[in-house]
Amino acid sequence: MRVAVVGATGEVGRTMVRVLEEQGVRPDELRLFASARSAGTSLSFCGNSCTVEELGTKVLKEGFDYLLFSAGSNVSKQYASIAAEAGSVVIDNSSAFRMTPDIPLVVPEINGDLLRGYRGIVANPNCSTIQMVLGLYEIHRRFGIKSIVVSTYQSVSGAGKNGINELESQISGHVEPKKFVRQIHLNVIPQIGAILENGFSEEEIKMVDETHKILQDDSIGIWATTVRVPVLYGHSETIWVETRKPASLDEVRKAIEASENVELTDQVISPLDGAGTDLVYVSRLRAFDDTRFLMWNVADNIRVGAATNAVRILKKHRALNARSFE
Ligand code: A2P
Ligand code: 11C
Repeated sequence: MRVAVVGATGEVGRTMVRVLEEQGVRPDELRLFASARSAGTSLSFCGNSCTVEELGTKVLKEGFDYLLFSAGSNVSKQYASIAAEAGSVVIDNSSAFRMTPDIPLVVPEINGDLLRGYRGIVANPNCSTIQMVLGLYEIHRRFGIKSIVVSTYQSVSGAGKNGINELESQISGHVEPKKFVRQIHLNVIPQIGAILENGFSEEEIKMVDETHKILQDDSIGIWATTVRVPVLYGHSETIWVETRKPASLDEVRKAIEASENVELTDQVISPLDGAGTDLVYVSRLRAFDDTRFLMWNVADNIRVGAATNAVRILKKHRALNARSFE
């Protein structure tokens, strides 16, 4: 099996390499790509040192079994189709292809069956969408979701290594905002991505559109407010959900408990508690009445919201299509 990571020196790319190792994926060949800036850097995989190479079209035309892309939308738009045309399964963490109708947008625990017999580009959803749908899917399956109101508290690592650098620089001295629209140190910023004509931000619209596509139900009303907070790793969300069928608090509790890779807890869970893990934590579950519920949802955005979901897609694809690799 030949696997490559594009954007291997970035926050998500480095974590993809680590998660491949942790999840027991053992390719015969692992290649790491980034821009010319970091060609020659070494990363470790299963005790071996792996040298980062500059990305180019020639190597992509050789074809890989799996290519994990996390180098931003422009790189994906330029290179992902070339790799897919060469027969590779491209698992793309950018927003470039998520809403393209024929491209599956996959959270394996929910719609991994879309990978059966599929080759080409597979889109990895946005981090804030993944943790929300993982926490809500079983409620949707059992009772049907009518509407969601969500507010997010998103860490700076969501903006990549430059986002982390900006917070750390502002902690150690005065640095003008560049990556974020205001100073992030000792502050919160109610804007992630550009504000669109309808008043919503790009991040808010991603949560709406991607949730509709993953749950295959455009009738769910979804209203999001996405906010950047001075946290390094871990996104948090307050979620208000309204079900179509009535449910008791205990039934909702059981639905969340039955959700794969989700842990329901009575403990207070902060982003620091969730960081470095592969679980979505749901806590502070409350009922307003028998159709309306409130909860707090925390997950490591770089792992659950990006790298781990990509590796879970790879593993699910391989499990469903084992014969095509014989
Ligand atoms: P590099 O380290 O060489 O800049 P992050 O999201 O954390 O900012 O990381 C972005 C990742 O995408 C990095 O690995 C970065 O590599 C990579 N990258 C950025 N531009 C390109 C490009 N034109 N070709 C290949 N990789 C790129
Ligand atoms: C953030 N959710 O926290 C964003 C990052 O569409 O993949 C991911 C952007 C994307 O800033």
